[in-house]
This record gives sequence, structure tokens and C-alpha cells, in this order.
Amino acid sequence: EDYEIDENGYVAYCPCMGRFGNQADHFLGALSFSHALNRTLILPPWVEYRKGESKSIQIPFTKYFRVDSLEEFTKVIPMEDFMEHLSDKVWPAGRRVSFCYSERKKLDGTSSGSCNAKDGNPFFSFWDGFGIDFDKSEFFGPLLTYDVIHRGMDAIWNEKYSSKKWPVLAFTGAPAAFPVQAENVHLHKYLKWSNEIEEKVKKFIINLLPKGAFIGIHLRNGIDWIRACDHIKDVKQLFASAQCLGYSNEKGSLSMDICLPSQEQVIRKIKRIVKKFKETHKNNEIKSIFVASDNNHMIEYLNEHLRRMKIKAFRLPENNPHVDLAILGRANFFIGNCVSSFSAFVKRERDSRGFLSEFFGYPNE
Ligand code: GFB
Repeated sequence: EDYEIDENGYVAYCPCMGRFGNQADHFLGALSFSHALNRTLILPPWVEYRKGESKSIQIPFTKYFRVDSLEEFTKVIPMEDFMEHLSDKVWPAGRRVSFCYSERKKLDGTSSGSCNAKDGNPFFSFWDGFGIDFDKSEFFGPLLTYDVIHRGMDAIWNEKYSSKKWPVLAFTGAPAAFPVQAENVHLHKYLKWSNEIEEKVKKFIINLLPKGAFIGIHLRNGIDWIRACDHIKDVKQLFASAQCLGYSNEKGSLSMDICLPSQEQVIRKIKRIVKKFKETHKNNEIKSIFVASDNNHMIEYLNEHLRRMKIKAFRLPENNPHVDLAILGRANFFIGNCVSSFSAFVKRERDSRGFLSEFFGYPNE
């Protein structure tokens, strides 16, 4: 394969904040940013954390997503390909600058005088996995920000950092906002699951789910989540909550029903959706519930309460967040957790296909 150099330069970054849902929000912003600057986005591997391991691991972008669909929107290249085929020419060792808004302190709190891009986890593993060391730091703040949408920053970036002199803008974190800006949500349509994920989804739906329509639900209820929901009394928005409350709370306010619905609320919502679905889809009744969860799938509870409706609950036999997401994306109806960025991924994918979704506790009936 021929690897042509993009004379307009590249954008690289470490998805160093949060887990998959957070990284996906950031990815859409980074996509919009690099597009606005007319640079090629270097597709970073996804950063994952395994229980009991102190260092993150990096999963190639292409394991989960296709490259060709992203190319319909803008110029992209997987980081592995860039490093193997282009970095020596475009971004040789000795000339690698890391970009950050302002100084990043050392882990012990003392001044580093630099972006300190490789200090800590996942920072070190991410760059070091590609043998990348930084020779210099560049602070772009407070003059520049990532906001190319509201503040026309793209022109200022290109003026200040020409691609000739700065072929790669390598950011210590994503050049993007969290949660994803409203204007970038639609970019999700260019994110398509890889064949590997699609195959697993098809197998599960065909072999393990009963024939007929199914509701997908996301139950976010692990201990980290229970603790996070404690904060709802102190804030107007939490994580992805703008997806149902609106970015300025114009559609509602946070509540425990939204962040951490009780079992009773979960079952009530499901029953309501089943009935509603029946009225609008006469020949395609809900036959099962697919449950994705980080902790408690409530399978027995659901089965007990849905028995009279002849509906059964199912889950993946193994923990596989991406297959969970992709199945939720395909369900005939989705009920998500409005605060969770994991649910937000599903909601955006479904919106881009015109599929129906609601959230636990929202709308409040
Ligand atoms: O994706 P994520 O940023 O979403 O992080 P939230 C949650 C992680 O938990 C996922 C696992 O990446 C998965 O690894 N997880 C959550 C799940 N739900 C499921 C599920 O249904 N199935 C499977 N298999 N795994 C927030 C973070 O998580 O949690 C914040 O955004 C913070 O940074 C907070 O840490 C406490 O937005 O839900």
C-alpha cells in the first residue's frame, strides 16, 4: 500500500481521559477539530484498563471500528500505520513536540516546565507503546482553544502553527470537549463497527435471542456509578446528562431516577415501553430484553416480572462492552442511562439511524 504524506499535516492525541464512553465523546470532537484544521487525524488506539493491572493497554482503533466510513467525512490514518510508514519522514525522532494548554505538573505536584506528556498512567504506556519520546513542549493556551465551532479557532491554529513547521500537532489529551459538543453529535454516523464486532453481534442475535423484536437496556449500577450519582445534588449536569436534559438544562434537571433508577423503576419503564411498542408495531411484538450492564444485570428479577408478558431477559455470556454497545445499537427499542457516556454512544448511533430510544427516568411519566 502507498502511504502519501498529507502536506497539511496531522493531529495526534492520547485518549488519556476516562474509559470507552468518554473516549468516544472525545473522539468525535477530535474528528471535528482535525477536519476544521484540514489536517489528517491520526486514529489513536483505545485505552483500556484491566482489573488488577496497573498499566493501561492499547487496542488498535481498527479492532472496533472501520476506517473507510470515517474517510467519508475526513482524512484519517490509524496510528500504527502512521508510525510504521510515515513518522520517519514526517515526524522523525528528535523533532517531536507535545502540545498542551499549559504546563502539566509532575505526579508529585512539582513544576515540570513542560507538557510532561509521558508522566503517569495511561500517558506513559500510550506514547511509549509507539516508542515516542517528546523533545519539546508547546503551550498553546490561553490564546488558543479547541473550540473551532463557536470561536473560529481553526484559522488561528493554522496561522500560528503552519503544517510546514509543525507537521504533527500531538496533544497530551484529546483536542475536544467532554461531553461532546451538540454540534459534533451527528459525526457519530461515520463511526461504524468493525466486521469482527458485527459478526459477534449477528451470532448473538441469531443464535441466542428468541425470534422477534427486543428491547435493549443499559443498567449502569457498579460501585463507581453509585458513588458518582452521589454528586447529583451538587451539580446541574453530570457526565453525559446533557443528552436528555439539554446542554443548558432546558429539558429538565438531574435526579436519582435518572442516574440510578431502582429495580421497580426499571421494570415499570420496560412494561410501559412494551405496551407502547405493541400499539405501534402490531405484528412485531417485543419478545425479549437484552441487558447490558457493568455490574448487576438483574436477569432473574426481570424474568420474574416479565413472565406474564412472555418476555425473557438475556445477556452476553462474557463481559464484552463493545459487543454490548453494538447489540444495544440494533435493538428495536433502547432504554439507556442518561448520565452515562456509555449509553450516550448507543443513543447517538441509534439517532443516526432513526431508531427509537428513551432513558430511565426520562421522560418522566
Ligand atoms: O464508558 P464509560 O466512560 O461510561 O465508562 P460512563 C464505563 C465503563 O464501564 C465502560 C464498563 O467503558 C465499560 O468498560 N461498562 C459500563 C460496561 N456499562 C457497561 C455495560 O453495559 N456492559 C459492559 N460490558 N461494560 C463514567 C465515566 O462512565 O463513570 C466517568 O464516564 C467516571 O469518567 C464515572 O469514571 C464513574 O460514562 O458510564
